[in-house]
Amino acid sequence: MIEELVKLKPVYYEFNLYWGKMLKLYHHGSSVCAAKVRMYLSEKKLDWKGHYIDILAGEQFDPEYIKLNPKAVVPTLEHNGEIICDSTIICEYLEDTFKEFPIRPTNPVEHSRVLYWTKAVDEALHPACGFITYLACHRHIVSRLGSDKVKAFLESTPTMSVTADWHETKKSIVRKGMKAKGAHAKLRLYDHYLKNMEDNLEKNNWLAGDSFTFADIAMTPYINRLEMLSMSGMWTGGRMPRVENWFKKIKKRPSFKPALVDWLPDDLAEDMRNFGFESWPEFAKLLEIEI
Ligand SMILES: N[C@@H](CCC(=O)N[C@@H](CS)C(=O)NCC(=O)O)C(=O)O
Repeated sequence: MIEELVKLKPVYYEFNLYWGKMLKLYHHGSSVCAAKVRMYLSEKKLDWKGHYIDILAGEQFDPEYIKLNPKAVVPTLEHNGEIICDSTIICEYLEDTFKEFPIRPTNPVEHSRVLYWTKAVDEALHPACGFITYLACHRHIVSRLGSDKVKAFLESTPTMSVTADWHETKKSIVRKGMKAKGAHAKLRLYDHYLKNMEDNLEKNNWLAGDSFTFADIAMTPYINRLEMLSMSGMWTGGRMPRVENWFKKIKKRPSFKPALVDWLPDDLAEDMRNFGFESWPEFAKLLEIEI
């Protein structure tokens, strides 16, 4: 009997260690920020459990969730009783906490390039992506809630949310569609970062140097988003061949499917493809892309 218990002891300890360390991610299938964290988790080969928040049905406005994430956005990470918000901060936390399978470059120059990309994403590209996604697709999905629920949905969005003015911006896109102020500028900004990638990939195999880093993880959901919206014409057809090649390499990584594809419900994937496809001619015209 004692021998049996001695044999079981390591299993018991491992079990406790496992649950004590368990990572819980509040996330959504189409969210670019959540996909970034899922890809980071997958690259670091970390186990996690998910709590799905449907941000197109307004589940992010549940007062219990807002206690965790006051901006009412996904993702949120829960680990060892601590709550961590903001996707870039979550990834940095994972890197600092779990030393195995390091992603952060030790070379300071390469690390500075990683910071350039994560900063660009957080400050500029993500707000542009939120705008473009709502304009091309999500406004149509949200409109299906019916006028009363749409009103409540828009009113529930905190002022400080995806961006510092997301409450008004989201309202304006849902109400005015393509006439919402700022669409052209946001699309050009998105395109600017694609061109920036194309230039950087001339010197290096990956965005920060010769190795795959957080810079590549940070950009992956934003390129994938355009593809989900049937807008890969922004880099294909010879427009940005290095971005095209980079994305092919990204798709071959084992982390791509579980992080970027598997969590996206089929009906949402179809809506994004179809609504995006309908918007593409107008967007292509703004960018002077011939189709
Ligand atoms: N800075 C945050 C931004 C998170 C964010 O904007 N999340 C979006 C999805 S990608 C969201 O939850 N939107 C909810 C809404 O639009 O109401 C991060 O990096 O995590």
